Amino acid sequence: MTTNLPLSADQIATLNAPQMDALADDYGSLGRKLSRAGIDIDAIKDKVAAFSVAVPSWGTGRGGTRFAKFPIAGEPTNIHEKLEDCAVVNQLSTLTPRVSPHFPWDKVSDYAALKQEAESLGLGFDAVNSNTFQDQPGQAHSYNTGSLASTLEATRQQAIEHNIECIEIGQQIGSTDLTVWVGDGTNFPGQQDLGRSLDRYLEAAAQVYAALPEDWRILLEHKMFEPAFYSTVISDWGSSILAAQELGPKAKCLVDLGHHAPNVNIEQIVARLHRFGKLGGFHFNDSKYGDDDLDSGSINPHQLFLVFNELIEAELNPRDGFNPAYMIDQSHNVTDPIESMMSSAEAIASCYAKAVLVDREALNAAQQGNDTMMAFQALRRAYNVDVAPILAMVRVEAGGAIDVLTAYRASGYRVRKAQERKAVGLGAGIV
Ligand code: PSV
Ligand code: MN
Repeated sequence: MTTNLPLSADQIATLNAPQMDALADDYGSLGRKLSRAGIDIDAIKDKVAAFSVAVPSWGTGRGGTRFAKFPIAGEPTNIHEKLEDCAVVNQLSTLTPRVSPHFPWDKVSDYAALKQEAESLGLGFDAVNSNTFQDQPGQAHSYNTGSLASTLEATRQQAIEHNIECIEIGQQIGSTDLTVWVGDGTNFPGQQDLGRSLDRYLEAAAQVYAALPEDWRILLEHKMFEPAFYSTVISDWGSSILAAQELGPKAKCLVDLGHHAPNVNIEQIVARLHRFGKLGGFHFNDSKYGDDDLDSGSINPHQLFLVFNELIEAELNPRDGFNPAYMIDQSHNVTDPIESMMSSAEAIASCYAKAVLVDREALNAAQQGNDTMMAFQALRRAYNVDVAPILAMVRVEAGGAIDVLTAYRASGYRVRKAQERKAVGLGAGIV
């Protein structure tokens, strides 16, 4: 296979060179500290090296809000350019080898060629996402009445067919998951019957489910509000798990960290979904007020750590093929999206590493003995460890950068793209 990586491996190695001694020193020092607690740093490093999170193709563009979007020079305008940017993220951070595409945004005429193109950039594809929350030019039926839950039969049918088309595309590019988030819902009490809307959704989703190949899953993504502000059809994890249970074993729930009511205990939702074998995937981001789509770990890294703590528990006590699809889903409104995705991947992997560090024996013993303070301290000890040297060592060993942001800026990649790529228009952003 020919490789077509956007950055030069030599350049990354040259940038790393002056920092190698300091890294070895920091890694050695952390290794000695961890070994006093009976932890082998290399074993933790190996676990982190095996960890990965997918990036969303749409995350490579400046997001924007419903008020405005402020593009940056060199932003990608098609899936080919998006893949190239994702390759940069992966080359430097070495944690993001898969891209999650969204259709029809990422439509092309030749998917076999797209798969090859991704491979030549060191990338594969993750879950495919359908889009029935927006009308496309020339579309026969508007989604202004909803999609899978619309009262209009022809509209529901169109949404079903679109989802099936996404599965067909996914098969060509090597995906095995279809993520379905619908914007269906209401803005007024009485606008729709809350029970019958769900019936229509379930009936339509069952037709999509029936089209899933043997080894595929459908991931149901719930969201409490937006674009509908009074009710949404799959509003919360309760609706999501009930729908997944009704659809069948290939239906799982996807948790987007921004899609909950404020202050909801998301780590407990993770534990609950896992308990019933229905935890299928994650969209990582952070929020302050609602579905803010802020960068992962930028507001509440402790919550991210607690979520990973539950995920590690789940991994150690698997139920029904525990295999969650991890993905970033953020809206980069004020940063260079490549920088945000690299910084987020680091925040996510850092919380994962801290969760791996938790002394589970001590935690379980304290829990069993009702020693609240020591149970809490078992978590706190792990959370307080600065795992940066482990992450940096993982990256170096995989050909990535010690300091991802400095290396990215030194590469001049965005400046080059600003000269090569056509400018993005203004306008409102994505949901
Ligand atoms: C909806 O807010 C969402 O989280 C879904 O995952 C969409 O597919 C994505 O954002 C992009 O708009
Ligand atoms: Mn999402």
